[in-house]
Amino acid sequence: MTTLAAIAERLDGAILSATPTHQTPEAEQFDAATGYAVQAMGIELRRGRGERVIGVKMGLTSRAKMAQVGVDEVTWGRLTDAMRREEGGSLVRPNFIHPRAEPEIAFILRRRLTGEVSLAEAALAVEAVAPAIEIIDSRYENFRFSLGDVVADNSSSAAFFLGPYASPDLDIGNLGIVLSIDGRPREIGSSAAILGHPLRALVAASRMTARSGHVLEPGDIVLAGAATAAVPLQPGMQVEAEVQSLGRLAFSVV
Ligand code: OOG
Ligand code: MG
Repeated sequence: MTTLAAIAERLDGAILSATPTHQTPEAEQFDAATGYAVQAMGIELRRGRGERVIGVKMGLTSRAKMAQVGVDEVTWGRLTDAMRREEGGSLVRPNFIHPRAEPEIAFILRRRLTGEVSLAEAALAVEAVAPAIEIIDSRYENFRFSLGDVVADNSSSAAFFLGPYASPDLDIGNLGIVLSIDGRPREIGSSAAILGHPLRALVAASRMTARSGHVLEPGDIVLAGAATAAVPLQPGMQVEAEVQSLGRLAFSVV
């Protein structure tokens, strides 16, 4: 029997060495709840290296994303300060296994949010909204995984960039989203594809994280999940995301 701690250590080793690891064998598959226990252990290893949790990312909140990876349940993962990158800066390709970029919308919170909350309560907890880009980098070979696997792997989260902050009073229910590579649009979507409205991702974040005893705090960042498929990254690429009315952000891959 492989212990959960051993799985967390293997995934952490994959992050540190930027080399992929095998999926959980059929006979040892585990459910999402067990995956979250492994995820928490992996985050403890990062905390031990001085990293601080500064928010969460929601995953698989749109059909486009579910279809791309073949898992059809919403998941979440933790964001640490070490995962944050400077907007306009660069991403060092060799530090990752097979990174992909996806355009996102971020919420920055001004109030504590935990458990079952209404859409209105979630909206009141938002200090600002921002366009964002998440870098996902599954630690599993060939970017293939089961639900339990991806949850254990912090929902593939590897890094993220935040764009300019905008007022939480903006209507974000149906905003155009474009991910461009080298100035050419590659993925196009709408914020309505995120659970019908990105605020629903924040409601889900409050509910789902509470099940693991995690509380969203003032100042926390919450990524709502991508509305489009993610794009594999290669050195030399210039990546830009634009969210209608919110603005744009960019980085380059070196
Ligand atoms: C899982 C993470 C999904 C999103 O925005 O939907 C995600 C994956 O695609 O590897 O971050
Ligand atoms: Mg994402």
